[in-house]
Amino acid sequence: MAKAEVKLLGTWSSPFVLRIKWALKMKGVEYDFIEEDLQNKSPLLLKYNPVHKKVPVLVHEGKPIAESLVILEYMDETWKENPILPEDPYQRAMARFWSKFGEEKCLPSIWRVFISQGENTEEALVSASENLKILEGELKGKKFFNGETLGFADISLGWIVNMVILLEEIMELKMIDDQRYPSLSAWMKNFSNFPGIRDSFPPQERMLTKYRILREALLATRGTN
Ligand SMILES: N[C@@H](CCC(=O)N[C@@H](CS)C(=O)NCC(=O)O)C(=O)O
Repeated sequence: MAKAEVKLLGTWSSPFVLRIKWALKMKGVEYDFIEEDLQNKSPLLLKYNPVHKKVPVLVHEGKPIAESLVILEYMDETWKENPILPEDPYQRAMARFWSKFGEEKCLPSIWRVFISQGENTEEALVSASENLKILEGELKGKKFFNGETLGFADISLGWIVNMVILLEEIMELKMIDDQRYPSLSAWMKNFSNFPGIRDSFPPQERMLTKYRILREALLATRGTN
Protein backbone atom coordinates (compact mmCIF):
# COMPACT_ATOMS: atom_id res chain seq x y z
CA MET A 1 0.00 0.00 0.00
CA ALA A 2 1.38 3.41 -0.94
CA LYS A 3 1.98 5.49 2.17
CA ALA A 4 0.45 8.65 0.75
CA GLU A 5 -2.98 7.01 0.47
CA VAL A 6 -3.66 7.20 4.18
CA LYS A 7 -3.52 10.30 6.34
CA LEU A 8 -4.45 10.70 9.98
CA LEU A 9 -5.35 14.14 11.31
CA GLY A 10 -4.82 14.12 15.05
CA THR A 11 -3.07 15.45 18.09
CA TRP A 12 -0.26 13.72 19.97
CA SER A 13 -2.28 13.53 23.19
CA SER A 14 -5.82 12.60 22.08
CA PRO A 15 -7.11 9.25 23.40
CA PHE A 16 -9.48 9.06 20.44
CA VAL A 17 -6.62 9.48 17.98
CA LEU A 18 -4.69 6.83 19.85
CA ARG A 19 -7.39 4.28 19.00
CA ILE A 20 -6.72 4.84 15.32
CA LYS A 21 -2.94 4.72 15.73
CA TRP A 22 -3.31 1.37 17.53
CA ALA A 23 -5.57 -0.04 14.83
CA LEU A 24 -3.33 1.20 11.99
CA LYS A 25 -0.40 -0.46 13.69
CA MET A 26 -2.29 -3.74 14.17
CA LYS A 27 -3.30 -3.72 10.53
CA GLY A 28 0.19 -2.79 9.36
CA VAL A 29 -1.14 0.21 7.41
CA GLU A 30 1.38 2.97 6.75
CA TYR A 31 0.16 6.54 7.02
CA ASP A 32 1.11 10.18 7.29
CA PHE A 33 0.30 11.80 10.60
CA ILE A 34 -0.83 15.43 10.48
CA GLU A 35 -0.62 17.12 13.87
CA GLU A 36 -3.49 19.54 14.47
CA ASP A 37 -3.50 22.59 16.71
CA LEU A 38 -6.99 22.47 18.23
CA GLN A 39 -6.75 26.11 19.33
CA ASN A 40 -6.25 27.02 15.70
CA LYS A 41 -7.87 24.32 13.59
CA SER A 42 -6.48 23.88 10.10
CA PRO A 43 -8.61 24.47 6.99
CA LEU A 44 -8.01 20.78 6.23
CA LEU A 45 -9.64 19.65 9.51
CA LEU A 46 -12.59 22.02 9.02
CA LYS A 47 -13.00 20.76 5.47
CA TYR A 48 -12.76 17.08 6.38
CA ASN A 49 -14.81 17.15 9.58
CA PRO A 50 -17.19 20.11 9.16
CA VAL A 51 -19.80 18.56 11.47
CA HIS A 52 -17.77 18.01 14.65
CA LYS A 53 -14.49 19.78 13.80
CA LYS A 54 -12.66 17.22 15.93
CA VAL A 55 -9.81 14.77 15.60
CA PRO A 56 -9.28 12.03 14.61
CA VAL A 57 -10.04 12.15 10.92
CA LEU A 58 -8.75 9.37 8.70
CA VAL A 59 -8.31 10.28 5.06
CA HIS A 60 -8.18 7.25 2.77
CA GLU A 61 -7.55 7.94 -0.91
CA GLY A 62 -8.87 11.46 -0.41
CA LYS A 63 -12.05 10.35 1.41
CA PRO A 64 -12.38 11.59 5.00
CA ILE A 65 -13.90 9.53 7.83
CA ALA A 66 -14.51 11.09 11.25
CA GLU A 67 -15.43 9.70 14.69
CA SER A 68 -12.96 7.20 16.06
CA LEU A 69 -15.35 4.26 16.45
CA VAL A 70 -16.70 4.75 12.94
CA ILE A 71 -13.13 4.90 11.67
CA LEU A 72 -12.28 1.62 13.42
CA GLU A 73 -15.18 -0.12 11.69
CA TYR A 74 -14.22 1.39 8.33
CA MET A 75 -10.65 0.19 8.81
CA ASP A 76 -11.78 -3.31 9.65
CA GLU A 77 -13.89 -3.50 6.51
CA THR A 78 -11.13 -2.00 4.36
CA TRP A 79 -8.03 -3.80 5.64
CA LYS A 80 -8.90 -7.40 6.38
CA GLU A 81 -5.65 -8.45 8.06
CA ASN A 82 -5.79 -8.82 11.86
CA PRO A 83 -9.55 -8.32 12.23
CA ILE A 84 -10.62 -5.97 15.01
CA LEU A 85 -14.24 -7.10 15.21
CA PRO A 86 -15.02 -10.78 15.73
CA GLU A 87 -16.62 -12.74 12.90
CA ASP A 88 -19.59 -14.07 14.89
CA PRO A 89 -22.53 -11.60 14.82
CA TYR A 90 -23.26 -12.03 18.52
CA GLN A 91 -19.62 -11.47 19.48
CA ARG A 92 -19.56 -8.41 17.21
CA ALA A 93 -22.60 -7.06 19.00
CA MET A 94 -20.93 -7.66 22.36
CA ALA A 95 -17.76 -5.84 21.25
CA ARG A 96 -19.87 -2.85 20.22
CA PHE A 97 -21.88 -3.05 23.44
CA TRP A 98 -18.77 -2.77 25.67
CA SER A 99 -17.33 -0.08 23.49
CA LYS A 100 -20.57 1.91 23.87
CA PHE A 101 -20.64 1.29 27.60
CA GLY A 102 -17.10 2.68 27.81
CA GLU A 103 -18.06 5.74 25.81
CA GLU A 104 -21.36 6.53 27.49
CA LYS A 105 -20.74 5.46 31.08
CA CYS A 106 -17.05 4.94 31.92
CA LEU A 107 -15.54 7.90 30.14
CA PRO A 108 -17.87 10.58 31.60
CA SER A 109 -17.69 9.09 35.11
CA ILE A 110 -13.88 8.90 35.14
CA TRP A 111 -13.68 12.40 33.66
CA ARG A 112 -15.93 13.60 36.50
CA VAL A 113 -13.39 12.28 39.01
CA PHE A 114 -10.64 14.12 37.17
CA ILE A 115 -12.41 17.47 37.31
CA SER A 116 -13.61 17.11 40.89
CA GLN A 117 -11.97 18.23 44.08
CA GLY A 118 -12.49 18.00 47.82
CA GLU A 119 -15.50 16.03 48.98
CA ASN A 120 -16.93 15.85 45.47
CA THR A 121 -14.07 13.54 44.52
CA GLU A 122 -15.46 10.85 46.86
CA GLU A 123 -18.88 11.06 45.25
CA ALA A 124 -17.42 10.98 41.74
CA LEU A 125 -15.25 7.99 42.69
CA VAL A 126 -18.30 6.01 43.82
CA SER A 127 -19.98 6.45 40.47
CA ALA A 128 -16.78 5.69 38.49
CA SER A 129 -16.10 2.56 40.53
CA GLU A 130 -19.62 1.24 39.85
CA ASN A 131 -18.74 1.28 36.16
CA LEU A 132 -15.27 -0.14 36.71
CA LYS A 133 -16.79 -3.00 38.73
CA ILE A 134 -18.98 -3.84 35.75
CA LEU A 135 -15.88 -4.02 33.53
CA GLU A 136 -14.18 -6.12 36.21
CA GLY A 137 -17.07 -8.61 36.07
CA GLU A 138 -17.02 -8.74 32.29
CA LEU A 139 -13.27 -9.37 32.14
CA LYS A 140 -13.25 -12.12 34.76
CA GLY A 141 -11.37 -15.16 33.43
CA LYS A 142 -10.58 -13.42 30.12
CA LYS A 143 -7.41 -11.89 28.75
CA PHE A 144 -9.26 -9.42 26.51
CA PHE A 145 -12.93 -8.51 26.07
CA ASN A 146 -13.40 -11.08 23.35
CA GLY A 147 -11.32 -13.75 25.06
CA GLU A 148 -7.78 -14.39 23.84
CA THR A 149 -7.63 -11.80 21.04
CA LEU A 150 -7.27 -8.05 21.39
CA GLY A 151 -10.02 -6.33 19.42
CA PHE A 152 -12.62 -3.57 19.07
CA ALA A 153 -13.72 -3.25 22.71
CA ASP A 154 -10.10 -3.28 23.95
CA ILE A 155 -9.04 -0.60 21.50
CA SER A 156 -12.13 1.46 22.38
CA LEU A 157 -11.48 1.19 26.11
CA GLY A 158 -7.69 1.40 25.94
CA TRP A 159 -7.79 5.06 27.02
CA ILE A 160 -8.51 3.78 30.55
CA VAL A 161 -4.88 2.69 30.89
CA ASN A 162 -3.53 6.18 30.11
CA MET A 163 -6.24 8.11 31.86
CA VAL A 164 -6.07 6.16 35.11
CA ILE A 165 -2.28 6.49 35.32
CA LEU A 166 -2.56 10.28 34.84
CA LEU A 167 -5.49 10.69 37.19
CA GLU A 168 -3.86 8.64 39.96
CA GLU A 169 -0.60 10.56 39.65
CA ILE A 170 -2.14 14.03 39.45
CA MET A 171 -4.82 13.52 42.10
CA GLU A 172 -2.63 11.31 44.32
CA LEU A 173 -5.24 8.58 44.69
CA LYS A 174 -5.58 4.91 43.77
CA MET A 175 -8.46 4.14 41.47
CA ILE A 176 -7.66 0.66 40.12
CA ASP A 177 -5.65 -1.84 42.16
CA ASP A 178 -4.95 -5.56 41.93
CA GLN A 179 -7.00 -6.36 45.04
CA ARG A 180 -10.29 -4.69 44.13
CA TYR A 181 -9.95 -5.08 40.36
CA PRO A 182 -7.80 -8.16 39.64
CA SER A 183 -9.27 -8.82 36.18
CA LEU A 184 -9.29 -5.18 35.09
CA SER A 185 -5.70 -4.71 36.34
CA ALA A 186 -4.64 -7.83 34.44
CA TRP A 187 -6.41 -6.55 31.30
CA MET A 188 -4.58 -3.21 31.62
CA LYS A 189 -1.27 -5.08 31.71
CA ASN A 190 -2.22 -7.43 28.85
CA PHE A 191 -3.33 -4.46 26.77
CA SER A 192 -0.20 -2.37 27.47
CA ASN A 193 2.07 -5.34 26.76
CA PHE A 194 0.43 -6.20 23.44
CA PRO A 195 2.93 -5.60 20.59
CA GLY A 196 2.65 -2.07 19.22
CA ILE A 197 0.39 -0.70 21.95
CA ARG A 198 2.82 0.55 24.57
CA ASP A 199 5.15 2.15 21.97
CA SER A 200 2.24 4.33 20.84
CA PHE A 201 1.48 5.76 24.30
CA PRO A 202 2.21 9.49 24.37
CA PRO A 203 5.23 10.43 26.52
CA GLN A 204 4.10 10.20 30.16
CA GLU A 205 5.83 13.36 31.47
CA ARG A 206 4.42 15.45 28.63
CA MET A 207 0.94 14.04 29.30
CA LEU A 208 1.25 14.75 33.03
CA THR A 209 2.20 18.36 32.37
CA LYS A 210 -0.63 18.81 29.89
CA TYR A 211 -3.30 17.24 32.10
CA ARG A 212 -2.14 19.08 35.25
CA ILE A 213 -2.55 22.39 33.40
CA LEU A 214 -5.87 21.29 31.91
CA ARG A 215 -7.26 20.25 35.29
CA GLU A 216 -6.22 23.52 36.93
CA ALA A 217 -7.83 25.48 34.10
CA LEU A 218 -11.07 23.47 34.25
CA LEU A 219 -11.31 23.77 38.03
CA ALA A 220 -10.65 27.50 37.85
CA THR A 221 -13.43 28.08 35.30
CA ARG A 222 -15.95 25.81 37.01
CA GLY A 223 -15.27 26.82 40.65
CA THR A 224 -15.31 24.00 43.21
CA ASN A 225 -16.85 21.07 41.48
N1 LIG B 1 -16.43 11.20 19.57
C1 LIG B 1 -15.21 11.68 18.97
C2 LIG B 1 -14.47 12.52 20.01
C3 LIG B 1 -13.24 13.18 19.43
C4 LIG B 1 -12.74 14.32 20.33
O1 LIG B 1 -13.37 14.71 21.31
N2 LIG B 1 -11.58 14.86 19.95
C5 LIG B 1 -11.04 16.03 20.65
C6 LIG B 1 -9.56 15.82 20.95
S1 LIG B 1 -9.31 14.63 22.21
C7 LIG B 1 -11.15 17.25 19.74
O2 LIG B 1 -10.87 17.18 18.57
N3 LIG B 1 -11.55 18.38 20.31
C8 LIG B 1 -11.66 19.62 19.60
C9 LIG B 1 -12.90 20.37 19.95
O3 LIG B 1 -13.70 19.88 20.78
O4 LIG B 1 -13.08 21.46 19.42
C10 LIG B 1 -14.38 10.50 18.48
O5 LIG B 1 -14.55 9.39 19.01
O6 LIG B 1 -13.62 10.65 17.53
